[in-house]
Amino acid sequence: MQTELFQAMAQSIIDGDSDAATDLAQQSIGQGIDPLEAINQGFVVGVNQVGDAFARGDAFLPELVMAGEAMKSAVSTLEPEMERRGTQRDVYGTVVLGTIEGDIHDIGKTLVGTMLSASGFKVHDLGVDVPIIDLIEKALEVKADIIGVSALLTTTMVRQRDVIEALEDMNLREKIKVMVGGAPVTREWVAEIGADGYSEDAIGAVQVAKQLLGGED
Ligand code: B1M
Repeated sequence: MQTELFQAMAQSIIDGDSDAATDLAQQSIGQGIDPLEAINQGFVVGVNQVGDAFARGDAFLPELVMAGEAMKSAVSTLEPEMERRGTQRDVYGTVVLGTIEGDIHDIGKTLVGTMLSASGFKVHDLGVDVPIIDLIEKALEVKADIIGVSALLTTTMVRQRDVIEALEDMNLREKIKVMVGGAPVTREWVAEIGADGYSEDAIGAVQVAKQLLGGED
């Protein structure tokens, strides 16, 4: 039953059908399914297939765009339920989050922000295509503990290093932790640039953020 629903979710993304994706997301809430499970076992399976087809040259930009729109519809339908389920109310710390300059992929970054908020972090999500200086200025303004930098392209991932270097140049490196993520990011890359934390997914990002602030994991 759930398997069929997850398959239909994946198919709605492959079809780029936002209405179907929204409807299936609502159905899963009605059935009491964990929204993150719906995302990871349903919708993400579809978006990954479209991404793979795009990489092989079997799908083109319009399909990628429509899959992205359908994915956004599904995630925004599920977000209130994710926040509702976030039962911990302690404030762990403040995070300034953004997808780095040159990169407009926002679905994964937004999921990370939602999970952090739902888990008790104060999140300032600056959106996509965010200049490094904007991340740092906002972090200073709100006295952020962590800057979270998402990147989905190998060409923009390199700017995660630039954030760390800019903080060093401004003598802020000791004050603000840097957490990075995004599909092309690897542990080797994290070690190379000296980021403080990294996670493959949104749930892991919450655990890493808590660890960075010396809390539970
Ligand atoms: Co783009 N795109 N795209 N795209 N796109 C990829 C990333 C790509 C891998 C597709 C492919 O070729 N197979 C490829 C990158 C290749 C590379 O650099 N290695 C690619 C390309 C090439 C491009 C364009 C250049 C295409 C073009 O124009 N010719 C272009 C770039 C535009 C730009 O940014 N300047 C482009 C555009 C787009 C759309 C706008 C059409 C659309 C995005 C819509 C949107 O975001 N509103 C899009 C999409 C949808 C994708 C794929 C198919 C899906 C991305 C996604 O939303 N995944 C993607 C292929 C893929 O990843 N399978 C692809 C679902 C999401 C839940 O996962 O974002 O990985 P993800 O986030 C995860 C984790 O990574 C992690 O947690 C999240 C939740 O679990 N995470 C963090 C993310 N950020 C984190 C931060 C953290 C911690 C964890 O701490 C701070």
